[in-house]
Amino acid sequence: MSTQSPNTSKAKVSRSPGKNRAAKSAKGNLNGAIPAELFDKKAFKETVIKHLHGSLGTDENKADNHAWFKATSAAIQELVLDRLRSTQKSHYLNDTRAVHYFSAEFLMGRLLSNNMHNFGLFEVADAALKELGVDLSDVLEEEPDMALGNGGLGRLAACFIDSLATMDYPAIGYGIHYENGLFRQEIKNGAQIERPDSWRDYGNPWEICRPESIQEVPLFGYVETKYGKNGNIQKEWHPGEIVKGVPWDIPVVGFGGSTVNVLRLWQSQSSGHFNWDVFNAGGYVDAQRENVQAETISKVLYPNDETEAGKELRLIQQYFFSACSLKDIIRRYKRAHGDNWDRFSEQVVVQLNDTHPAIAIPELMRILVDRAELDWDTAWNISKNTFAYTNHTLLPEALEKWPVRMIEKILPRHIEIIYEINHRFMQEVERKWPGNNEIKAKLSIIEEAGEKMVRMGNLSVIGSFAVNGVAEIHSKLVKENLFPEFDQLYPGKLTNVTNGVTPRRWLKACNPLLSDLISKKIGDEWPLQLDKLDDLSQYADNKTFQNQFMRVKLKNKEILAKEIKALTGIEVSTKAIFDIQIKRLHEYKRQHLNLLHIMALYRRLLENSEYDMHPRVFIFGAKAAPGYALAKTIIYAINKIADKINNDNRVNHKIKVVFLPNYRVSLAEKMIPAADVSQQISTAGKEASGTGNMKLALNGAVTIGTLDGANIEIAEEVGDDNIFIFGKTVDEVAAINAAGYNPYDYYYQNKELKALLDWLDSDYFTPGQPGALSSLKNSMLSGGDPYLVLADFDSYSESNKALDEAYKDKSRWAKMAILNTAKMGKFTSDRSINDYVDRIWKLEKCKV
Ligand code: 26Q
Repeated sequence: MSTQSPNTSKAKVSRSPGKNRAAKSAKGNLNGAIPAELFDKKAFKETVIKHLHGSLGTDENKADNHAWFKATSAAIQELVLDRLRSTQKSHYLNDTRAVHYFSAEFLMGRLLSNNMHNFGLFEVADAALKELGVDLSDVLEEEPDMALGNGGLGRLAACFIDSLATMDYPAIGYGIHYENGLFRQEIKNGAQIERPDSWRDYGNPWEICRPESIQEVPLFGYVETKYGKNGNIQKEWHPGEIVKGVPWDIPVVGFGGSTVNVLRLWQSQSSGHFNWDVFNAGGYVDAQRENVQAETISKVLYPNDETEAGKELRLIQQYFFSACSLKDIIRRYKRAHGDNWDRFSEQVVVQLNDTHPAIAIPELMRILVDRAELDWDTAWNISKNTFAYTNHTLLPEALEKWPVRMIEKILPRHIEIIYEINHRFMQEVERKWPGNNEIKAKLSIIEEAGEKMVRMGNLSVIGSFAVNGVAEIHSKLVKENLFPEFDQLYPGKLTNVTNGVTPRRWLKACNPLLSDLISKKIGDEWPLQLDKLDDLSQYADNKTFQNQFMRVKLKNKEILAKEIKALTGIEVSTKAIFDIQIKRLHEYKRQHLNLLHIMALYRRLLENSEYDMHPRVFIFGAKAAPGYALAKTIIYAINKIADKINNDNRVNHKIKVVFLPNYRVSLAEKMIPAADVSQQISTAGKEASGTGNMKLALNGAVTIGTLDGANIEIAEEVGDDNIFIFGKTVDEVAAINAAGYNPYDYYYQNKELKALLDWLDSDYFTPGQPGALSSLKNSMLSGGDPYLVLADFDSYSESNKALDEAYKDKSRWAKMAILNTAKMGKFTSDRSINDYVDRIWKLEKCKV
């Protein structure tokens, strides 16, 4: 079944991008090869109609919004492909060093609006379609999100390839062409239901299939040991199965439209090979039994953003896209350098987005040693100088480990190579710490306790020339807690690159009203030089500017209020504080701390109808991993508590609770511009960075948050007066845990907290279903409250009071909001990419 029916435009909320916009915005460096006639409205109209007729076989009278979407995209794609060709030609002629960003996830969202903005054609397209009687905002709504990722890690990859193209760096993104992206979330009676996401049901206007670059990937089988002419040992892998990798290219348009890089996603396909080799070796039955249906490899994105223990298909996915990508890179390298491997690591850097593609390390070793017949040390030098690894988590359960037995079966040659890498590494450890078996056990790639496992984190650190965390505090913890011995062994290898977000999507395109206000005030250079936003600081106290800024916020709140009404039927007042928590649902992100506080406010209002608080709308967006029971209970609790509070006249509309279903990139783009408050309340030390925090602050939301991840750096930028920080610090969390944390202490000491938790045990919020929310209570008491919700509750409650107080002072709040936008310059992904380039990738720009 289709999930995205082209004709039923859902929430008909006019976001008329054309209205209220300054006539011209930054066009970047558009020039040269783009057909000039596409720049004017008339020609654009003609091109759209040409596609309506010639590609879609319809006409202006019959076309529905989906057809207009297709035709408009096709018109833009003409420019995209033109620039793609010139970019590839330049990169080829210059034989440039390039970064290859290996990521199992790219959360691209929608591309039409983005591509139009990046070509400086948004206003032209808007006006052209208007003359055709078509509303661009309706057309944009027809595009399904490319939801090929779970959350932060996948969206970071998308922001990074945007910045790379924008700054003219040669780069390719490599990933998986999932047939089904992250599930579509429906809410039925308060509970999450997962439905398949089929983003390509009606065709994707951007992707280009490249059958000429198909790769073959071996799997299973056995390894034969042979002796070469000079008596050296040679290994030959006889795979039990071969699958095909079909590349689909998604053009990545830089802002200004000059460089168009590529995101290459691999789709698996049956190769039709029957492996007689395995058959003859007596492996017939095994090979058949272990046959994975080739097509299933790229069928679906794993919906967990923490580890999916021991799923064979997941490991095959990882190897599949890593192997295809390496072969693709090597093919391109050989075109310029033949069989001479000397310059490989000068030309190629591979960035591993977490350990998901870490199997690429032994795969490159296999190619160099078994196929190219280089000696081990030469091969290892090339390999080590090629890979760099980004760590995105410290949570022990999220550090990938694969059973040795499983790798042995699927990748019999790779397990040998991993053992050889480890053997040589253990000798290195012995030289550094002679006789210290404890350190050896800790640093070994192989975990020996219990079932033997391959630790992908250790493999990645050992096999890379650089390792980075994603925010200052996180990188410090990577060095001091996760990999301290590696830091001693390889001084300087572990470093930090603080995450960032692309201001093109996350301010310019998603918030046209604020963008125009900013450009009028300080000029339109900020999308490429986000530090320029600091020029707004001088107006933070200016009453006129405060009013303008807050009027924009109000307009954005009106737009979101309509969307909320359309999606949920809930009416919210735009006079209320719009308080937003959007992120994956996880205990460590503590949506339940937010919820407990909402219950506390509700209870205070029931006890005292005069309880002093500014009206507040608490808005959530979150998907829970389908197998994560407690996360699903939290979603259920939010919805049930919302039902109760929203329909209780006694609270006098002071609190509304809204859960917006199916949180995704395109919904984030509608929510973020309307936020007054950004909830960033993870247990200190658990959120590696966060990037939603940056997007919300950039759009003038004030953060209430813990000293965790990038919140710390946001606080440094905006200053203590413009952020609400609460809760235990990383050190305090460690101390509490060391001393033995007992949540019952807080439960019995704090009457309000006790009443709230006991409330969850009743059937007050779930009439007729007592106990439906008890598991939530239990997680915070008998379950030990591993994320210190109770320990931080008081501090959070106090911080919320301070926030409420601050909001009452309109001018003070406006100043805070302005300064949040003004001080976000650091968090452009352009800065992150420049940090990677300077510290790790060492790339040169290649102007097209
Ligand atoms: C691993 C193995 C098997 C199945 C799934 C996975 C898997 C998939 C996705 C594990 C982790 C993820 C995603 C992690 C993620 O999104 N991490 C976030 O990365 C952001 C970018 O650096 C940070 O800002 C967030 O703090 C971090 O949580």
